[in-house]
Amino acid sequence: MKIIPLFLSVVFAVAALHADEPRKPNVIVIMADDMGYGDLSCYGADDFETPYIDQLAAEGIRFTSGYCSASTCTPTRYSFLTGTYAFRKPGTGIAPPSSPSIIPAGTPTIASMLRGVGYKTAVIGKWHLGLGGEKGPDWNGDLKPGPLEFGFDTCFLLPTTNDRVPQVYVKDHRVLNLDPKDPLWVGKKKPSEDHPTGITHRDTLKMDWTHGHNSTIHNGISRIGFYTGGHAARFRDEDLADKWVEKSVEYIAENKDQPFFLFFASHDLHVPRMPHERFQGATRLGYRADSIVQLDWCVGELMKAVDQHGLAENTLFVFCSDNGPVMDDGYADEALEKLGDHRAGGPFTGGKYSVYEGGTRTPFITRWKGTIEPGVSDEVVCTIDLYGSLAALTGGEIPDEAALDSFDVSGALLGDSDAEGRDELVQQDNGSKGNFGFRSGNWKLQRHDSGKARNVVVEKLLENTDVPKFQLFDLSKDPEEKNNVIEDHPEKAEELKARLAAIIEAGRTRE
Ligand code: NG6
Ligand code: CA
Repeated sequence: MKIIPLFLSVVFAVAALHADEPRKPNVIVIMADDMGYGDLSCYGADDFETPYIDQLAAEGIRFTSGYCSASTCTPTRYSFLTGTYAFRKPGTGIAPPSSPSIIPAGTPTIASMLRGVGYKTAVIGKWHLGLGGEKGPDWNGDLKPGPLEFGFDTCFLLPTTNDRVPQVYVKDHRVLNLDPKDPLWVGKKKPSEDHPTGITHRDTLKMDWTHGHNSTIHNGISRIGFYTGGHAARFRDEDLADKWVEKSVEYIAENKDQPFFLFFASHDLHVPRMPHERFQGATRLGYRADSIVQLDWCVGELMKAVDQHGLAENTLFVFCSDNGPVMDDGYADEALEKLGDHRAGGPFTGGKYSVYEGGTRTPFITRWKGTIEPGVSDEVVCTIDLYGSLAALTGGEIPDEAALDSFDVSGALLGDSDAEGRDELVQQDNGSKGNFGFRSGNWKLQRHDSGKARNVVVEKLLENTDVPKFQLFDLSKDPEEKNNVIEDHPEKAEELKARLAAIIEAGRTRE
C-alpha cells in the first residue's frame, strides 16, 4: 500500500515538472473566412464532405464552444494578433482597400511573443488589417508598417479582402512582380470617365454583383474600390488557394529544424467565391460549398507537408474561423438558391455581422499528435486566447500593457481533463453600433444599443431585424437563442448588463 502512493507521487512530480517546462511545438493556425459552425462534415454538414478537416478533428479536439471574438473579419484578426478586444480600439471595423495599418509598429502580438522565444514567424494569406502609415499603403514603395513591424519575419499576403482592390500579392514589404513602368494606383474615385466598372460593363462580368462591389473589374469580377496599373502583379482569384499552399509548404520545409509559427489565413469562403476550376462543381451547393472543399484540400496539403517532414508530433494545429456564415454577401453566386437543407450556422441563430451565437461560435479544432488526447470539448475557447495560451505553453512573455483580454486556456486547448476554458466572453459585431453578446457560463446576454440586429436568419438575404435592446438566453436549454427569458430572470440580466458595462469600462480583463 505504501508503494503505490510513493509511486504515484513520483509520477505526479514528473508530470508537474513537465507541465511547467516550456514546450515549443510548431504552431499552424488555419483561419477560415466566413465559415459557420455547421459548414464542415465533422460539425454536422451532410451535403458534402470535408475529409481532411474531419481527420484533424478526429485526431485532435473538436470544440463545441469555440469562438472568434467578432462577427466580421478585421476585428477578429485584430484581437487574435493583439489579444485585446477590438471594441477597445476604434477603427478596427472592416478595413477599406487603402486602410493604413490598424496595428501600429512595435505593438506586441502573438507573433512577436513567439519570436521572443525563438520561433520563426510567418503569415500567409488574407491580411485585411491595413498596411502603411497614416496616409495608407504606398503601393509602389515599401508597405510599412505591416506584419513585419509587429512580429512576423515574413509575409505573403492578399493585402485586403478579395472583394476589395487590388488583386496583387504583397511579399514582405513589396507588391510582388510589380513593374515600375506600370505603377499601381488604388483609390476611392473612378480614375477616368472611361474606366470600366461593374456598372458600365455589367454584361461582361463572369460573376454578377448584387450589392456594392461594382467598381473596378478584374478577372471578370467587379470589386469595392478602384485601381489601375500593376498588371504584371495581378493574380487570378482561382489561383489564390494554390499559391498560399505552395508558399506554406515551402515555408514548412525551410523551417522544419526550428520552431515556427505559421498563420495560414485562407480566403475561402469569402466573396467573391471563385474556387479553382478543379473545385468548381465539387458540391451541389455552388461555389460557397465548393470553396469549403477547396479549403479542406488546403488543410490536407498542410497536414501532408507536416507529416512528410516528420513534424506531426511536434506541431500544434489550430483550425478556426474569423466570423460566422453569410449567403449573399454581394455577388450572385447562388449560395442561397442552392443551399437546400444545409445549415451553415449549425444549430445556432445568426451569422456574420451578428452577435447571436452563429456570428462567432464557429468551428474550432486543435490537433497535436501524441500530446492531445482526441475528443470533443465543451469548454469555451476563443481565438483571442491563442496569444495568452501560447505564451503560457512556450514560456513567452506578455508585457503588462499588451494582450489585455487574452487568457491562458492552454489546458483546455490541449484537452487536459481538469482544465477549464473561459467563464465569460464578450462577442462583438463589426464594432460600430454597440452590439454585444456576453456569454457568462451558460447565460447569454445580448445588447443592441440601436435595437437592430443584422443577419439573424442566415438562410435569407441580409437584413436588419428589430430586437429588444437587451435579451437574455439560457444556452443550456436554448442554444438557438429563440426564447428571451429576460422577464423571468431580471436579477441575472442586471448582473450581466453591469458586468458587461464594467468589462468595457475597465479597459482590460486580463489581470
Ligand atoms: C461588407 C461588404 C461585404 C464584405 C464585408 C467584409 C458590401 C455591401 N459588403 O461591407 O461584401 O466585404 O464587408 O467581410 O460592400 S469580412 O469578412 O472581411 O469582414
Ligand atoms: Ca470574414
